[in-house]
Amino acid sequence: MNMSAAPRDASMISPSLEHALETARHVVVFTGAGVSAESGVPTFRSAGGLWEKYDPHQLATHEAFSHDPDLVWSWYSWRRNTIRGVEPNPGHYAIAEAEQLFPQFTLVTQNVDNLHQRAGSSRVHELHGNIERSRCLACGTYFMGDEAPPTDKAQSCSCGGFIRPDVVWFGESLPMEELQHAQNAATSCDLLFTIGTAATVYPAAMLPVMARRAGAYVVEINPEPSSIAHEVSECITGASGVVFPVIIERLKQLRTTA
Ligand code: BV8
Ligand code: ZN
Repeated sequence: MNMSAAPRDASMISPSLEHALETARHVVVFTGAGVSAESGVPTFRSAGGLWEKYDPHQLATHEAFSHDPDLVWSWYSWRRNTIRGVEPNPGHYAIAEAEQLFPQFTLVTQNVDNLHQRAGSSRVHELHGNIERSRCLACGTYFMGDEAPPTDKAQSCSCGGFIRPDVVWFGESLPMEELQHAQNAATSCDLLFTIGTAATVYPAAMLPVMARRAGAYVVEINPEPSSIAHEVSECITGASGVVFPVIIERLKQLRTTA
């Protein structure tokens, strides 16, 4: 095997991960806000600027929207405009490429920023909704993108109902079909990557733990250990936009020299 051609930093790939990459039939990638950090999207806990004084856990709730719909709507308009001004990063593109490299591949995200789709991932299981989608509280009509204008004032539907972001707020249940699909994938896969999540939000944070307990090899990719770091098979310390492309390049090299 021509090691000199090995991609830079391939040393971060352990023999166990290399074996898992070569033998895995079903791979799951589970992502959090950290996978979008290198695109310039503030992670959930580090929303910059004028929103610094607000706690997302307070704003991302039905109570906050009922109490002050304009405040919550303008927070989402600000986030939507931020996201539209950035591009997917190499981590998103490597995840999109990974879809074609395994017999079965499942992408599950906690993110609402639509960047996996913009990077070319074809099937994205969104546990917490999508910021580009809104819906009427009264009649349930959906609005995509600017059909719900990105203003600083909450919008009303033609039926008179308030339009809300179609994301899952704290205290709201996750879309059952997406959660069920994610749990089935986690408990039947051979290899799961948990990328860019502090793993503090439930029930999503249980997925890597469920995978490990069902026998999968679970790899965490994060510059710092998450709250489930002690439960995974191995942690690779680093940024997802650097680490995951190296893993995908190594896999392709293993395939050519096999
Ligand atoms: C529910 C959409 C029940 C909105 C979001 C136990 C069981 C069940 C529920 C609970 C439970 N304990 C507590 C709860 C309640 C609650 C919860 O988990 N609270 C937490 C705070 C303790 N859960 C809920 O309310 C959920 N609902 O359980 O309902 C129910 C059941 C039946 C009937 C009714 C109700 C709903 C939770 C969904 C909330 N919505 N998002 C919006 O976005 O505005 S969650 C939101 O926060 C994000 O979507 C994301 O999922 C989460 C943030 O987490 P991360 O993605 O991890 O991001 P974070 O910023 O924290 O960390 C970033 C990480 O990236 C860091 O580790 C960092 O080191 C790393 N990083 C940085 N740079 C990089 C990097 N990694 C790689 N590369 C880099 N370059
Ligand atoms: Zn309506």
